[in-house]
Amino acid sequence: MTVESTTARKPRSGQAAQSAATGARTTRTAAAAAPATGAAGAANTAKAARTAAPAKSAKSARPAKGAKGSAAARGGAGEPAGTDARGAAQTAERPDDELVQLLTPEGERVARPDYDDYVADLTPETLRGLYRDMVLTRRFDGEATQLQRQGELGLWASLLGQEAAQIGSGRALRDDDYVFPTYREHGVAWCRGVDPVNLLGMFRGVNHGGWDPNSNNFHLYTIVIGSQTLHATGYAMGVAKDGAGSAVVAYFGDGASSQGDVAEAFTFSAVYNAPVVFFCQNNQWAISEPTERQTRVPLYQRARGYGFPGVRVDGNDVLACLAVTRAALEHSRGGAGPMLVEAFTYRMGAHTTSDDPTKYRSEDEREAWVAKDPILRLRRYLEREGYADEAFFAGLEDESEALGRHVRETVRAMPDPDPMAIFDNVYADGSAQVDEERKAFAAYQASFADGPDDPGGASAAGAGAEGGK
Ligand SMILES: Cc1ncc(C[n+]2csc(CCOP(=O)(O)OP(=O)(O)O)c2C)c(N)n1
Ligand SMILES: [Mg+2]
Repeated sequence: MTVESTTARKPRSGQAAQSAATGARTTRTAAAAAPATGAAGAANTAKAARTAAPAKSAKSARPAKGAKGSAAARGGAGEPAGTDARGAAQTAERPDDELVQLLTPEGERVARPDYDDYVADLTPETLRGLYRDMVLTRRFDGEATQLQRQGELGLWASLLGQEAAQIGSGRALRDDDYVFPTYREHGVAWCRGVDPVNLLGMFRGVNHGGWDPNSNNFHLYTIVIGSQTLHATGYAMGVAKDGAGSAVVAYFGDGASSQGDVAEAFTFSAVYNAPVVFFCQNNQWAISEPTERQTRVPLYQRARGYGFPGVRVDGNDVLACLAVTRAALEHSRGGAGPMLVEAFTYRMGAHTTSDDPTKYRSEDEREAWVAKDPILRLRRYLEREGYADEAFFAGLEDESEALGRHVRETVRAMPDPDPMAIFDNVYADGSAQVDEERKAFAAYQASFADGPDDPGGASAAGAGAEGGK
């Protein structure tokens, strides 16, 4: 994660390869619809729905016996217009046809008959809740970036710009679902109830994770790109064998989609009908590599080749992300196998605090995405509909300040670990090799104890550990 390219490249001109084909369309039966209990659903539509391309069933995505006929289950990815650059260019004028969007950047509600029911239960209160989640996540994230700048963290991977993708999908989860994140899923962690301060331990170098994955069904952050999709697939196969009736979500990025692990996870999950939703945040960049270096077709269309459905959602639209993830989870929980969601979004900040994006992308590009800011979009909707007043926004500002203070103070007070603790929790039943390494490290630590540079200093503490015997 720390290897950042500093080679200046000409900023790319567009996303031709990304708009290559007619998108996946899903249909929805009344039977699968969530109950409409709130005012925030289809009633507030400002625009007619776009003409939907006819849904094609993905032949090979065979629902298991007893599978529910969910919207997603029948939403096969559309026929690719072409898998080469020529095909991509031919359809470049219709880039948005394939994007599921419920809120425009101006905060207008757009009708999507195939997905409206999935957010029909939202009330003004739950909508304000989504807004609060995004604001507080952004505040926490900004605070972490500043803490790195002050030397309190070694590194930070910001989620700036991806709040809607993470909060929308995170709030679609049930408690019994299980999540395998990358290293940028701070918003999903928030939704799972992981204390945000605990996310910082690894980046401060005081632990290897900082939370118990079983407490919140939220696995530890994974840095090895794409590997968690395999972990998620195996876990989902277990969930299915247990008959648990829950689903698993694997988060990964556009760059990770090129990894062999992801290809294997797609194959295995498909042939074993595993209840796993692959949630790809296409934030347009893999460090300094643009998405067009990863694929010749829109990423969600990859699913078709493996025999399961894929859909592309506006990743800066929290309502659409919630709706699409709910539909995908319904599909997978119902026994119809995996589903791929591509959240089309943008990494507004640097890859990590050790990266300088001005070396490889243009300011114009960033500004174009700032105009599609996910938080501003929901705020506009809340204001347009009269769902939130000034007192709400002012109260949230106070809450945000308090969170920032809490994060700063708690991180600075994090104790340094005992150096020998690095050998704890490696193997449940111990390991001869780890014992050997513990012993060697203890001896190394002890060698400093009486040295001229460290007369009886802190490192002597490690020498007292049992491995030093
Ligand atoms: C297996 C592996 N290869 C390379 C890296 C170095 N690396 C860290 S982040 C990254 C880019 C990942 O891009 P993407 O999947 O789009 O996720 P994003 O960072 O944009 O969220 C790379 C190549 C790594 N951590 N693991
Ligand atoms: Mg990326």
